[in-house]
Amino acid sequence: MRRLTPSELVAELDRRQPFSPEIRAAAEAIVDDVRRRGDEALLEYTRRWDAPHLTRDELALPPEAPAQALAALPASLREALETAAARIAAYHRRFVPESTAWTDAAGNRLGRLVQPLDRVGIYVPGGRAAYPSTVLMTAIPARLAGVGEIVLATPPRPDGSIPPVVLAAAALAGVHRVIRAGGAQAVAALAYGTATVPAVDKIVGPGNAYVTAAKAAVAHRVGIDSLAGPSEIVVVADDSAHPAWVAADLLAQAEHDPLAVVGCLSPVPELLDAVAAELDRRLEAAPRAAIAAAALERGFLVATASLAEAIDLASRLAPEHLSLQVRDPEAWLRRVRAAGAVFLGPFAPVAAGDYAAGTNHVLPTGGAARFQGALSPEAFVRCIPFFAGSREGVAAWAPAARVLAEAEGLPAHAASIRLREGDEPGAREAP
Ligand code: HSO
Ligand code: ZN
Repeated sequence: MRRLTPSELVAELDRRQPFSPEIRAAAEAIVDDVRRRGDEALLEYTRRWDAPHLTRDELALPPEAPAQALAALPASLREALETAAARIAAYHRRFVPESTAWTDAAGNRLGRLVQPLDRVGIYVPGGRAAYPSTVLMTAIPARLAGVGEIVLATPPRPDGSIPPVVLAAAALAGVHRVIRAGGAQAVAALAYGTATVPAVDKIVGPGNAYVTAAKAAVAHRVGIDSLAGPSEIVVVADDSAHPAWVAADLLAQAEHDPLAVVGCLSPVPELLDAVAAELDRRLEAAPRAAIAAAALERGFLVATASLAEAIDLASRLAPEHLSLQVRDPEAWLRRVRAAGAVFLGPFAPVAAGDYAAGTNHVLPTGGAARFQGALSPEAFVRCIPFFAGSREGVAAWAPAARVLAEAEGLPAHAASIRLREGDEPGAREAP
C-alpha cells in the first residue's frame, strides 16, 4: 500500500480509462465482424478463445439444461442460491416502477406509462471465475421489472460446458435462454442478433475490458449499463474500526483483479498503520495472493485532517464500494455525495452485498457513480410520458406554449396550438 495525499489520490484516479485505444480498436473490429457474418464469426471467435470444438448447434444451450443443473446441485449450494435470490428479490421489489396518471387543476390528464423492455441480454463473465451471484444480480431485477425474455451470454469452458452453478442460478433467477459465448463477440451478437442469438434491447453485466469496449461500441443501438472497470473499494475508518476487519475487506476486493482499486482513508494515522500491518500479515496466507498483492501494491492509505474530509474525499472519488467503518455510520451517510453502494458499520462487509445482503453488486466504477446508480428494476423499463388534454384544460398550457413557439420562430407550432384555443375559424367543430 502507498501513502498518498488526498490531491495525489484524486489526480491518479481521475486519469483512469475503462479501456485503452488498442482494446477499443480490437473490440470494434470483432463487433463489426459479428455484425456482418453473424453466427459464423461468433463461432470462430468462441472456438479461438474459449471452446475449440464447439459446434454451431451448441452455441445455444439446450433449454432444459438450467433446470437440470439446478436439480443436480448440492443441497447446501442450492440453499445458498435460494437465500441470496430471495433477499435480492425482496430488496429490488421495492424499486419496480409503476405507471402513474393524474388530472391537473384545469382538467388535463397527464402521466407516465411504464413498460418493461421486451428482451435483455445479461453478460456473465467466465474465465478463471464462475459468478452465479452476477446471474442473480442481473436477472432478478430484470424479471421483477417484467422483461419479456432474458438471454444470458457467458463464455464456455474449453470443453464447451458452462459451470453448473451458473446454470442453476439462471434457472432460479428466471433466465429464458443461455448462449455459450463471451467477450466482444457475445456483446455484438446480442446487439445485432444472429441466426442463433436474438437481438436484445439492452445489455447489462460486467466483463473484461474487451466486453466493456464492445458495449461502448454498440451503445448507439442498444441500452447498456455502466462501462464497468476493475472493482473498487474505499474504506473510511475512524478509531472505532477493527484494523483486521478493514484489512479483510480490502483484501476481498483486491483478490478480484490485479487492477482492483483498494484504499483506506482515515483521520487516525495509527489506524492506517495497523491496517497496513494486518494486510501484510494476511496477504501471506491469501489463496489468491498474486492477484491481491498486485492490487495492494497500487493500493492507497490516505491520512485526512478529519472524518468529514475523508468522506468528502471518498465522495469526490465516487468509488464502486464505500465502506464506512466509523461510529454512528448512518449519521455520516447523509454526507456521502457519490458512491456505487455504501456499507455501514463493522457488520456490513462489502462481500455481504456481493452475495446475499440483497443490494445489487452491479455498480458503477471509475467515478461513474457521479452520474449513475446501481443496477435495479428501473434499468429494465421504458418510461413513456403521456398527455391527454381536455377542451377545458387548453387555457392552462396553450397561451404559454403559443408565445414560446412564436419566440422560437416556429409558426406552424403556434398555429397548431391556436386551433385548440379556438381562435381559428372552425376550431371547435372537431369532435
Ligand atoms: N465485488 C464484485 C462482485 C462480486 N464479488 C461477485 C464476488 N462475486 C463487484 O462488485
Ligand atoms: Zn466481490
